[in-house]
Amino acid sequence: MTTSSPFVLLSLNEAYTLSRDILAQHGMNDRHADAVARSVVAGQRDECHSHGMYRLLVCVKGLKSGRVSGDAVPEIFDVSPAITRVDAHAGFSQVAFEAASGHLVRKAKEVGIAALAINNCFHFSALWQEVEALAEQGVAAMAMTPSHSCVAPAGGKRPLFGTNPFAFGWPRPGDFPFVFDFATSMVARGEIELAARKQEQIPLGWAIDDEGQPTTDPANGLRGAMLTFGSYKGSALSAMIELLAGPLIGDLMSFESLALDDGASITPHHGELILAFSPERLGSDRGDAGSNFERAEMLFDAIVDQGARLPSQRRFAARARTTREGVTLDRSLYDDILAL
Ligand code: NDP
Ligand code: PYC
Repeated sequence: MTTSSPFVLLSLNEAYTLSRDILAQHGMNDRHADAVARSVVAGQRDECHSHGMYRLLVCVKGLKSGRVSGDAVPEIFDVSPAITRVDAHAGFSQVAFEAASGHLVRKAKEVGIAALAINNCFHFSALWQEVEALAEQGVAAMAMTPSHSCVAPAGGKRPLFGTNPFAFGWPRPGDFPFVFDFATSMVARGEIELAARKQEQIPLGWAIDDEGQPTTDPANGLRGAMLTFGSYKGSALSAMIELLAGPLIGDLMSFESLALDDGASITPHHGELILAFSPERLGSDRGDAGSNFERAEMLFDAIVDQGARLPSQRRFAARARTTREGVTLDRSLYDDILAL
């Protein structure tokens, strides 16, 4: 670890051990502390700072509140040949996902398409972690979850939607999967929180203040409302996520999750929907045109041939670098984490 700059450099092992120990110290059992530590370190490793070790601060707040369970045992329900439900029993989503994802993959490969509903979880993680893990097992996957109301619908001025991320993964045999994962707001709320910590301005278009006026001040944006990406298009997608990962699976929407939070300002408590598709089951090879995987590669080649990049390329490059060289944290964040 170096100490002479505004950044702190940690090896991946040091980052994991620090994260796990802090979570364990605040009451998580080994299973929970390991799953959540791997998740935040993966975010830091891939330089997704809004969902990296910064999240330890909110995790600990949740554990201290007594509402987040650090030892819940996820309960799995085999609802139908295509549907699995897992009750996280108020634990973090990562543990429930890890408990039930094998059922999802098996069912997708048997039936062609399968769904996993995670209920009653505290959710803060980046969704690429899940769709990437599923794509590595040979299935295409989509994941979505609400959060806490903080985003205005297009044409409105008051928080209603969560930042509602949507992620997709496609398997690429012999390569990293094709993965994208983004909030349906202009950015994750975590990005604005990090800007506020660093006292940096945010771009116009990310948020409005509590009077509905455009703002570049992160504190005003956090008090006011964030904006959806793509105007009414992102707004409709965000509403879809509220519905599919809320009422469809019998769980809470963002405004209900915020009401449940009741001012505690901890991680949102609701559900998540994950869908998996088997390319082998749903499609068939098209003779000389190639297998469904080969034909997907034609699309990826055509994207990069234009000089465009694939989503997750930056992340995979960051992963290769930080795995060699270690992860960096702002010293002020590192100090706040140590203070936990
Ligand atoms: P970004 O706006 O940074 O967009 C991320 C996605 O777009 C990534 O897949 C990224 O790939 C890709 N991308 C970015 N630039 C380009 C480009 N020029 N060409 C091609 N692809 C590009 O992310 P958000 O701020 O919207 O979300 C960040 C994270 O926050 C997500 O992981 C999300 O799951 C998480 N989140 C979680 C929530 C929760 O409730 N659990 C709520 C909201 C967000 P790359 O990474 O390689 O740059
Ligand atoms: O960054 O928008 C966000 C977020 C909400 C819940 C977890 N992350």
